[in-house]
Amino acid sequence: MNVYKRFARRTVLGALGSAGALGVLPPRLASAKSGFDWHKLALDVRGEMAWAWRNYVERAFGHDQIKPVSGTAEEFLLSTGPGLGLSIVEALDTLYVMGLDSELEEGVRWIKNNLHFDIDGELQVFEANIRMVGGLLSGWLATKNKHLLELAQDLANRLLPAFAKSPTGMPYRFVNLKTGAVRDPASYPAEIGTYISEFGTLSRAVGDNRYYDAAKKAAKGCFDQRSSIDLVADNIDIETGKWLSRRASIGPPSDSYFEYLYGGWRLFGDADFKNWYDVHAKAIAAYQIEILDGRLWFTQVDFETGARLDRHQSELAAFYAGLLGKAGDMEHARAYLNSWADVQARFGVLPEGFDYGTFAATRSTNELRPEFVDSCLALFVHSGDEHWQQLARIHYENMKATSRGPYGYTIIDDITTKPMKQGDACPGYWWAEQMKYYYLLFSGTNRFNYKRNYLSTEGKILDGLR
Ligand code: IFL
Repeated sequence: MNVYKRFARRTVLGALGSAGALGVLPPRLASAKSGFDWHKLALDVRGEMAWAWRNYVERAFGHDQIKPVSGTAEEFLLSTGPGLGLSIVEALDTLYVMGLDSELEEGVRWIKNNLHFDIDGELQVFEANIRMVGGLLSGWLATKNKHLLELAQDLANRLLPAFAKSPTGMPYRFVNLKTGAVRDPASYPAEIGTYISEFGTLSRAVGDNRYYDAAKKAAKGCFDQRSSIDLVADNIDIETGKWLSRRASIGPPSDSYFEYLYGGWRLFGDADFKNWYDVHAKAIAAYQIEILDGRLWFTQVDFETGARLDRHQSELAAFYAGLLGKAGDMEHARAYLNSWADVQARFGVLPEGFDYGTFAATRSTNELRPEFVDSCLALFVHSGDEHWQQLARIHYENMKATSRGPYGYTIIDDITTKPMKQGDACPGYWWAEQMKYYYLLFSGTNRFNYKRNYLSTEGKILDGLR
C-alpha cells in the first residue's frame, strides 16, 4: 500500500514565530464542572517544566539526561557517549504545546549545531525509534523545521539493517549506526512491533515506503507466531520465529506491540493492523481478565493454554486502559484504570511492580512512570469526564511532593519509606510524557486538537498538533 499517497498531509500551523501568535497561556478548559481551577494547575505544570528545562540547560545540556539530585549528567542511548541530547529531543513537542517557545528554539538550535548519527556505536533499535525518530518527527510537525525531518530519516536509515538482515523481518535488538552490524536475536513483542507509528509517519512525510513496509513486516512476523488461542508469549528468537517463553502479558515486554497494532489502523487506516489488534484484544479479554475484590485486572497466562501464571502487574501495564478506550472498549478501560486508581490511593506513588492478589508492592521503586496519566489523558479526551483529570491531578501533586529534587524531577528508589527515598535520574520520557499529559489534561490548549489526535507510546504527538 502506498501510504503516503493515500493521505493528504495535515496543515499544521508552522514556524515558531507564527505558533507564538496563538498565545502562550492556556485558555480555560471548557469541560470543568466542579469549579476546580484547572487553568491555575496547568500554569503550575508549565512553570515546573520551564524550571526543570533551565536546570537541564545549565547543568547537562546536550547530555542524554540530567541527574536532578547531584546536578550532574549521564548518557542513556550510547552508554559511553557521546550524548545525543535525548532529553532535548524528547521535550520538543511538549515545549511546543506549552508555548515555551524560546526554550523550544534553544533546543532546536542545539540539535542543528550538534546532533548527528554518523557514530561507530550501537543503539537499541526500539529505544532509538520511540524516543529519537519519534521525537524528531513530532518536533518537525511542531516547528516545520526540515532539518528535524532529515535527521529522523537519517536515523531510521541506520536502523533499517536491523530489519533487513533478519530472516523473518522481525528486527534484531541492536544495530551499529555506522557499520549496520546487528546483534541479539532474542527479542520481545514490544521491541519487534513498536515501529509503525514513527516509520509510517516518516514514509508519508518523505514519500518512501521502505520504513512503513519494514515496520509492518515486523509486526506481522510476531502476529503470525500467535498461538491457537490468539495470544503471543513475551520472548522470541527473531531468526527462527520460535518462542523462548510461554508467558502472555499485556505489560512489558509486550505492551506497545498491542498499542501499535491499533496505531497502524488509527494513523494509516490499514485494515490488516485493525484485524491483528482485534484478534489479540478479543483473546486477551477472553483469557486474561480477572475480577478480584470488585476490581478488574489483566493476569499473566500461558499463551497456549490460557492457564493463569501469576497476578503480578507492572506499572507499565496501566497504559492498557487508555488503549482500550481509544479502541472503543470504554467499559473495560474505565474499570481497569479505576483499579489502578485504587493502587494510587493505597501507595500515593505507584510502585514499579504490584501484586493484585495481595495488594502489595513487589518492586518498591518508581522510575517516574507516565502510564497511569497516559491512560487518564486518553479516557479524558474520549469522554470529557473530569474524574480522569482529578486522578491525574493527584498523580501530579504526589509527583511534585516526592520526586522534586534540587535540579529537576527524579526517580524514587523506595516508595514505601517515609519520606520516600529519592534516586538520582530523570528518564527522557519524563519530558515527553507525563509533563505533556498533565498539561493537556489541565490546560485545554489550542495548540492541540482534542477531537482528533494520536500520541505515540513515548507521548509524541504524531497527529493533532495545531
Ligand atoms: O519509554 C517509555 C514508553 O512509554 C514505553 N515504555 C516505557 C517508557 C515509560 O515507562 O513505551
